[in-house]
Amino acid sequence: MIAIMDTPNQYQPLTPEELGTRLSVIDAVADRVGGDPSTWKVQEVGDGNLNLVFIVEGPEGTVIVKQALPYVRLVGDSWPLPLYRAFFENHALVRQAERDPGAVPEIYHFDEEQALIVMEFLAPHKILRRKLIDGEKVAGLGEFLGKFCARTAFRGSELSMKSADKKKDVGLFSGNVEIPAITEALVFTDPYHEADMNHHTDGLDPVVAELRSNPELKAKAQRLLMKFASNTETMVHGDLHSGSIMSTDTDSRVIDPEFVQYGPMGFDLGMLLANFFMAYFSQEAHRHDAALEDYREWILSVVADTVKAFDEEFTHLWKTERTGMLYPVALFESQGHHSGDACADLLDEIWADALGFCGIEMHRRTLSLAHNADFEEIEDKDLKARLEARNLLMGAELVLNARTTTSIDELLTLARQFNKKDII
Ligand code: SR1
Ligand code: MG
Repeated sequence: MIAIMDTPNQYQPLTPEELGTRLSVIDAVADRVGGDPSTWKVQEVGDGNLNLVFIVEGPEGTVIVKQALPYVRLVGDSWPLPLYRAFFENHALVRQAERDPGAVPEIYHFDEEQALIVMEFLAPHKILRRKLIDGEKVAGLGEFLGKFCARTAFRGSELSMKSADKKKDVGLFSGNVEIPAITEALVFTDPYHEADMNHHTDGLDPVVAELRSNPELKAKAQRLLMKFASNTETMVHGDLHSGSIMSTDTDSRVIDPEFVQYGPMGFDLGMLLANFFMAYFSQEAHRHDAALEDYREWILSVVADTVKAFDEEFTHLWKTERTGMLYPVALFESQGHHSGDACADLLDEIWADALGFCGIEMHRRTLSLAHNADFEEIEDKDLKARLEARNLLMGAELVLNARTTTSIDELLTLARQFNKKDII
């Protein structure tokens, strides 16, 4: 239900027609966009599942205005969703900018009542998922993403933060209840039973039945859900898929952290890898011949670069920024004891968690409510089902046997093997 504006700043969703009048009173907008607000070019471009997103262009510059809607846009006002998610997104962007400077768009203005964030317009960036479907390469992508995941994981944890600050932050973000509830249901649970909002491609039924009749798979997924819901190791982005990354051919940024929460260190990494694997498995529908093989291998090289950069950056921060109460220098180096093995053990645990989360994300994007364009844009439904089946079974392998895939080379070999399988 949309509120009617009867007090000065009561929430009211923006329209392109009113945006100039309503936002021209905000200096951060008026100064950047410039000129007469009635001449501003305003386009609503939101193609995500939840929010309004406007590009506002004037003689001096362009800004992005993102406003939360009081319901899930993908479904409609039958599914209400609190506006306060914009408050948490704003806090997340502030922390990510501190923890990995330059990795996220700059915020110019936040209005809590209007659930509205005015931020940097990234140009000529495109949503990474579109680039992956269009076969465009991005230089330095894996290194950027691996470092982002490592820096936010490490610097948002008690390896680095003062415990009092971290615990206060856990308290703050624990107010973001409904958004994690979406992930808890849509990502971790719905794929594994016939939930109301689920849908999948015709032809996948035998594979779906196989997954849903496997109690071990369901138990592993629920164990990962338990970690996701109760392990507050670090502040996670919470929805780090290729639609939450914008890139040019040489530069990338991470956007859209409204699913922020404190959670396991491997969560963002795992979600991210899943989205690269789904891009990989869907390529056969998007290009052919030499370009197909070349681009598929490029995607796998991004996966390898991401994992390598994550491990290297995390290890570097371990050596140089261990200022929190966990694994204190006083307990190791000051006693003449190396802590390298402890770091390696922790990275092994993060890796195993990440592979489990990766498998679950591969499942939910094919079986639950919110699918992705990589597969959804495939018109030939038989081909779509064949490619999704490979994705589903590799996902199951990862959830079931996360601890047996111990290296990046093994992971990439697994992807190449599943990509050759004729399952249906
Ligand atoms: C009802 S929201 C569905 C999905 O959209 C968001 O981008 C998240 O991925 C969420 O799971
Ligand atoms: Mg999003």
